[in-house]
Amino acid sequence: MYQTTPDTISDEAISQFKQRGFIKIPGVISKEEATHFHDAALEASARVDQGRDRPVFSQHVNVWREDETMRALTLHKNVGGVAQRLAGVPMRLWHDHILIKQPNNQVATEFHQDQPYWPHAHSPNALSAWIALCDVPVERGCMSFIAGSHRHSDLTAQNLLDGRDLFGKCPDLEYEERVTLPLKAGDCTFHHARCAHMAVPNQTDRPRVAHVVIFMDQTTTYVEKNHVVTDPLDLQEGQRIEGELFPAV
Ligand SMILES: O=C(O)CCC(=O)C(=O)O
Repeated sequence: MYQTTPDTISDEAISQFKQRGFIKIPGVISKEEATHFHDAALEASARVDQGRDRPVFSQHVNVWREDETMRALTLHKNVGGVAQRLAGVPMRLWHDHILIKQPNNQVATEFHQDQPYWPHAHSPNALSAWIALCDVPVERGCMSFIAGSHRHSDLTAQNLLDGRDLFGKCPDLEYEERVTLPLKAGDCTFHHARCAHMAVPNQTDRPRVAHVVIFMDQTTTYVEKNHVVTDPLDLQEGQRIEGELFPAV
């Protein structure tokens, strides 16, 4: 049923992911599922986003806790299974978010790494699955990645509204290969949490709808830092991040 599964993903794809920090995996969910989840994502996002101005994208975190339909995508066995094969170690859910770039938004999500934003230690293999719920050609706001940038594990958080911030912090990355990956509905890119990535503006008349499911190592521990997911939890520094909010794959 799926073009790529944990059993059919090739060793070459896994080693490419390890070397470059990202990979495109076609058909991780079916076209029919993509259409079904596309409509559910738009509905869920409209419920929480009423009247808010969102210049870069509309972001709705941990939607799986509130929406039964989207929960099925966040906990989708094929998505989690492929992510775990790429990571090569036992993983658990960190959080999900729906990311919608509104039609003709004209604003890029600038180059950044994800992990510096997270209150994590002991999670060297964390990665995101960016699932296209509609066709995402370049003009609709697809993602680009900098090959090998995941090896830079010491950079502080970069401003995703400032296209120069990453390169100011790490000038070498300006000369590394950049890869732009348009996706068809149901395709997915996986990127390591330290792989620098960006998304171009949506210049089309339709929203760009993506659902992102983020996985972390089962060994991940808490580091004191503000984050919308962990702020309400009263975690202690060094404590494992686990429990029903963070189900194992
Ligand atoms: O979809 C976007 O515009 C950016 C996505 C992103 O930064 C991410 O998934 O980490």
